This record gives sequence, C-alpha cells and structure tokens, in this order.
Amino acid sequence: MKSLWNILLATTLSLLLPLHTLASPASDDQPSTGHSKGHTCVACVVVVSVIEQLAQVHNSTVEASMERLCSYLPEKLFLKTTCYLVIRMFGPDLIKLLSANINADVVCHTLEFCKQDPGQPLCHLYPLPKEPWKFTLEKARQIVKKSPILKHSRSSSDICSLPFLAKICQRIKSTIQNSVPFKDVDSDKHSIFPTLRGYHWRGRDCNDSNRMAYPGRRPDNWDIHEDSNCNGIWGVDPKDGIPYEKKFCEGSQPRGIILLGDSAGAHFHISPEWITASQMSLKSFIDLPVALTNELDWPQLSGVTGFLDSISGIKENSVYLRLRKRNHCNHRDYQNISRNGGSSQNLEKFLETLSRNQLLDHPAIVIYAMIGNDVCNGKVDPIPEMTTPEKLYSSIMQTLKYLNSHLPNGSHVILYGLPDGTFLWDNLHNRYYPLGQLNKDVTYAHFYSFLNCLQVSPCHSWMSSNKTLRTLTSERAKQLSDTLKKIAASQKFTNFDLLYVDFDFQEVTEEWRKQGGQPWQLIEPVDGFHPNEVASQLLADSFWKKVQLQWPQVLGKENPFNSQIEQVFGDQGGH
Ligand SMILES: *[C@@H]1O[C@H](CO)[C@@H](O)[C@H](O)[C@H]1NC(C)=O
Ligand SMILES: *[C@@H]1O[C@H](CO)[C@@H](O)[C@H](O)[C@H]1NC(C)=O
Ligand SMILES: *[C@@H]1O[C@H](CO)[C@@H](O)[C@H](O)[C@H]1NC(C)=O
Ligand SMILES: *[C@@H]1O[C@H](CO)[C@@H](O)[C@H](O)[C@H]1NC(C)=O
Ligand SMILES: CC(=O)N[C@H]1CO[C@H](CO)[C@@H](O)[C@@H]1O
Repeated sequence: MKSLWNILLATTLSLLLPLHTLASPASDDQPSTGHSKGHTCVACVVVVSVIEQLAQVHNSTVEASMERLCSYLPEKLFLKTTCYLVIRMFGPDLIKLLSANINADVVCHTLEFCKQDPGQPLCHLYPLPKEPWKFTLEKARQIVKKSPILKHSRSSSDICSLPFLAKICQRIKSTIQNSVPFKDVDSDKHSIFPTLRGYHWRGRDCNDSNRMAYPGRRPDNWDIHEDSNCNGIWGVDPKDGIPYEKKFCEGSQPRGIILLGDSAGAHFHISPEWITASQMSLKSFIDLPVALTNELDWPQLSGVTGFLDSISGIKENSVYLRLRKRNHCNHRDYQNISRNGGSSQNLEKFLETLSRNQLLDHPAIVIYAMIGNDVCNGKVDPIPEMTTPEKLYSSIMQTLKYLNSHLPNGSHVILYGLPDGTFLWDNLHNRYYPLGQLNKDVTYAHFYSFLNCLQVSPCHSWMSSNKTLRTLTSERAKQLSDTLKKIAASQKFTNFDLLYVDFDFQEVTEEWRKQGGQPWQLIEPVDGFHPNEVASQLLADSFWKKVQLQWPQVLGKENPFNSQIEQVFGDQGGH
C-alpha cells in the first residue's frame, strides 16, 4: 500500500523540490506509475492554486505571487533555492495561463502534470469550466504553444532531466541521502545488536559509547557509576551511601510504552498554513524541514508516545507523559514503532525495529493500533484489497508470538479496534477544503473525489460519496475489531496479558462537544482523514481512564519518590 505521506509530500513539495524523483521511498508491492502520476497531479494543482490565491489575496501579479511564495520558504533542504529554480522554469507559462484566468486544473493538464488517460475519467478539484473541457484545454494550449518548456515538461515527472536542474538535483539528492530523512526503516539497522540498541524509533540514548546503556533496561549495579537506563537517575546519595536508583526506583515496577501503529499513531500532520494563501507568512514554513525529515509525522506530539507539551493548548497529555508522571523512573522509556501506511499485513516488515531485551529490560505496555489501513486503500474498487478477518487473525497471531518471544515477563499488550470512519464523510463532506475557503468553491466532497479519481486517496472507501461503500467499509472494520476482541479474550501468552479496547471516536467526539467543540475540528484539515492533535490527546485521555478503571495493574503504582527525584535530578536530562 502506497502510504499517504508520499502523496502529501508530493503535494506540498514536489513542484518545489522534486523529491519523488530523488528519494522516492522504497515503494511497495504494487506498480506505482499510476500513483506517482496521481501524486504529481495533486502536487501541481495544490501549488498552482496557492500561487493563484496568493495573487488574489494580495492583489498582486502572478509573478509577484510566485516570488512571495519562494520568499516564505526556508533555506534548509534547498527549499528556497529549488523554489526559485522552479519559478524560472515554469514561471513564464504560469504567468500567461493564470493571467488569462485559467484555473489550476486546466493549468496542470496544459503543462501535463495531470493527464487524462484514454477511457479514464477526467480528474479535477475545482468545478469544471463552463465551456467544454476540450475547448478550454485547447485554448490554454494555444497560450503556451510557443513555450520551450512544454516540450520538457512532457516528461515532467522527472524535472531533474532538465540540463540546468541536473546539478542542483544531484546536490539535493546527496544531501538527502546523507542525512536521515527518507531512509527506509529496514535499511537502518546499523547496530550489531538490534534488540539492544541502534534504531532511532525510541527514547533518546544517553551514552552513545556504551552499547549497554539505553532507555528501558533494568539498572546495571543500581546505576552507581553511570545511568545505564537513561532515566536520568544515577549515582549514590552522599548522605547514606545508598544508590539513588535503588532508593527511588526499586520495587516501583518501572515500565515502558511501545506503540505499534500507523500514520495516525505517529501523528501525521500537514500544516494548513502551508496551503492556505490567506494565512501564509514567513512564519508558516518554519517547521517544514523538520516535518519533512520526520516523514511528515510528529510522534513527539502524538497521543501515545508524545513527550512535548501540546501546541494545541489542550491540557491532556500523552500516555507516555502520564506514565512518566506516575513514576519518574519511567523517564524516556517510549518507542514509537509506527509507520505511515502501517497495517496488520505489513507490520512484520518493521516489527523487528522494536527493541526490548527479554532478560535485561523492564516490562512494557505495547499498544497495537493499526486503525485504518486494513480497510483503507486508494483502489477504484477498494473492497477486494481489504484485510479479511481470517488474514487478520493469522497475522495478529504471528505478531503476538513475536512479542511473546521478545517482551520481558510481566508486559501487557493492548489491541485497539478500528474506528467507524463514517464520521469523516458525515462531518466534512459539505465543509470547505482549505484550498476552497477563499472562493467557496471546493468542499471535502470535491477533494475526496479528486483523490479517488486519481487513485491516490488514503481511504477511498470511507472518503467517498458512495454510501453503500462507506457502510460496507464500516462493516468490515467492525468484523476486524471483533476478531481482535476475540483473540484478546481467548488467547494466553506467557510473558504478557492481552487486552482489547474499542477505538471509540464517538466517545471522544462527545467529550469534545462537552468542551464546546465541533466534531470536524478533530480531523486533520489538509488530508481530511487523520485524527488531529486534539483528537489524539483526547483518545489518550480516554484510553488512560479506561485502563485505570478496568486494569490498573497495567499502569503500575504511583511512585512515592517522584518529588524527591525532581529535587535531586530536575528534569532528568530532558528528552
Ligand atoms: C488591485 O490592483 C489594481 C492594479 O494595481 C488596482 O487597480 C485595484 O484597485 C486593486 N484592487 C484592490 C481591491 O485593491
Ligand atoms: C559512557 O559509557 C562509557 C563506557 O561504558 C563510560 O566509560 C562512560 O563513563 C559513560 N559516560 C557517561 C557520561 O556515563
Ligand atoms: C511471569 O511472571 C508471573 C508473575 O507476574 C509469574 O507468575 C510467572 O511464573 C512468570 N513466568 C515466567 C516464565 O517467568
Ligand atoms: C458504490 O459502492 C458499491 C460497493 O463497492 C458498488 O458496488 C457500487 O457500484 C458503487 N456505486 C456507485 C454509484 O459507484
Ligand atoms: C518516524 C519518527 O519520527 N520517529 C521518531 C520516534 O521518536 C524518536 C524519538 O524522539 C525520534 O527520534 C524518531 O524520529
């Protein structure tokens, strides 16, 4: 399954930074030519729309508007440089086309970033022009007829083949390959001891020159000389000669939190400011480079493993921060083993990046939360691609066996069910999409159908005007949830107990209503699919309360030494 971040990465960037030709992440099992064409088309329409709307908002020329967009972008990752290069290349055509009031869909078909294949429907985001499509397109083609660029852009998915871009492409490529950004998880196993350390999906290491020091392990010799478990507690109390780790943590039953999840778990987020002309300023793109190097995920703010204070201003905290608050000895013991596009069917590809040593480490709470991709895909007919209950059963059993052979005794595994995604269509379809707010011309229904037409939707089956399809998808999701529930009720493992919780979005929505909010405010505005930061924090809250009530043993005891730990070790080295 092609993961969503590819699309949106392409969307926000590919015209500015030809990433998909440079560092296309290892693609999966399906031929992706159709998809990458679709991504290019989405990217073109978004960028052209932004240029057009910036001109409208500032009552400026198209030229000034392109300048403005580039000036907002940061220098990092060559974003600004590439933007100027792209203007040089496509600017003249864009000026001619947009000045003639040609809309983004037509512009992108004219420049051949979007293409209507024979026998395929015409994909468009905005309402169709009043004149027949063929006629409009022909008119636009006449406008740029003499442009030398068009010849090149026929192979526009590889703009790096243009002579004057080749060099800069090369430089960007090597920069990207030499920095972390787009590495595949599988290619990242640089450690000789994969289960002890080496992967970067976990709490920060505190001693890079010591393989045996990492978050989550049981302390070595009570951490008299060094902090072997990176929780910031070590050394000996000079008053009585007792090691602090022994004094403060012994018997406190420390534990870590590990999330096996998908893009929702990793908190996929595209800032609406990146595509909303009326809100765009120099400040808008400050966090873009960091986001890009994190696969557009924000795990540091996620509901399960987040460790930064929420920027949304909501008071609820992540599950990790709550565990840390309950017992400061748990400091830094979190792992976000989530991946965009993750599902029960591909988890085995990255499950082994989980690091837990059965003999040396503290037990862990593992949350399995693959909440969408088993029923979501972008196919014209999504149903045959969905995971069946039988397939789910066998892959979950595999996963649990793996966990039983890797988790320390006394761990807990919690399976999350799937949500009923009909709330997406119900709450969003007649609202304006960010690109449609200025002129009140694009709703989420239009946006969804554009993605479905191009076959790049992250979830055709729920993000669809077809009610039958949405209902069938919810039925399948329910069957899968029931399968997980059944497994949790019937299977026993030696090293962990197995629990199940519903993914109850309804409950979260009600809580949000009580706080004066509307359901649509819980969904990521740009992708119209993922739960946003507020939703993840509310979900974490509901999770915590449920577990505390039903299975308090999972969370462990409150550590009576917390305040003393704060006195001696302050923030315990931060995160
Ligand atoms: C927009 O700019 C044009 C030309 O610069 C000017 O004539 C027009 O009055 C401006 N419109 C607004 C709404 O400022
Ligand atoms: C890091 O580990 C090395 C090797 O065990 C040890 O010599 C050193 O003191 C440790 N550094 C810190 C800051 O604990
Ligand atoms: C695992 O721990 C439980 C108590 O938490 C204990 O009853 C059981 O014997 C342990 N199993 C093994 C294999 O050590
Ligand atoms: C709606 O979806 C169902 C199930 O996939 C399909 O059989 C039906 O043809 C679709 N209806 C339309 C109008 O596309
Ligand atoms: C994909 C991703 O961003 N993973 C992050 C998980 O959390 C660790 C610790 O903060 C980060 O280093 C990883 O980048």
